Amino acid sequence: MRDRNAIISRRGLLTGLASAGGVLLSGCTQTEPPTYGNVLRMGDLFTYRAQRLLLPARSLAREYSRADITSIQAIGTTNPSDPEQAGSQRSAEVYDRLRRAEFADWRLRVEGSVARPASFSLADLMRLPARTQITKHTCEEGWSAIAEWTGVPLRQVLTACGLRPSARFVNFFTFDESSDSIDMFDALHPQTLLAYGMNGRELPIAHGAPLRLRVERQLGYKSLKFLSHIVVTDHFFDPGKLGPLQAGWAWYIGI
Ligand SMILES: Nc1nc2c(c(=O)[nH]1)N[C@H]1C(S)=C(S)[C@@H](COP(=O)(O)O)O[C@H]1N2
Ligand SMILES: [Mo]
Repeated sequence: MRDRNAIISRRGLLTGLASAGGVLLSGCTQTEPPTYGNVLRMGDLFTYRAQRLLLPARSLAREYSRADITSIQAIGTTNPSDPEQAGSQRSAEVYDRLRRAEFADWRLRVEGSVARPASFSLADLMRLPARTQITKHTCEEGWSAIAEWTGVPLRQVLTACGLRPSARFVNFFTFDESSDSIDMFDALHPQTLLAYGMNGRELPIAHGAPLRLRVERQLGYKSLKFLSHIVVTDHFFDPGKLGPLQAGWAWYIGI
């Protein structure tokens, strides 16, 4: 039985890879990230499928102790209300208003392929079961740092909203106008957090206040800061220039 599964899976993997270009050409609904015909991106798809086949379903990223915590620099956008860093003037103003009110008016909208779309205040999120984890953040630029993150596991929020069985991807949108997505494997992973706390304090602005994503099994750029809303989709959604793919970054960058 095991062998039979292995053979079927491997064939699925190979035919799947061969059809990746076909999906692009036919323009039919995407179930995986597009490669834009880039050979390296086709390799990403292979890595993604191989990791999903081979890794035990719930393999956890290593967790550390308080003594291991290091200093962590803030990278990329550190303040979305700064006109120099903002996605647009409008998003800078929106974020600035929320920040001045200490995020009392901020809500996380969760919509798409869920039975009960909802808006969560920070207090709402803090009422859900929380998780604290000390993990290593690894940036694609070649540095890493260990920090403690506190938040609500994404799966708790998705469950509260009644995730539909057809749901395959969770898409995130931020106040600095970027967007990225993860698959259900990462979305339901016990260490995937919507973090509102860092090193025992509230999440600083520079590190993504009021809420950031932590995806511990992928490189740092998947852990989006400054979350504004979440959309669950049944198919892969390409956010165009807001996302990593068009800039040449891998959609899946497992570690
Ligand atoms: N919204 C948003 N999220 C982001 C970024 C960003 O510029 N904007 N930078 C990413 C990158 S490349 C890294 S390494 C981490 C940095 O997180 P830190 O500032 O808390 O160290 O955030 C990621 N999430
Ligand atoms: Mo990064």
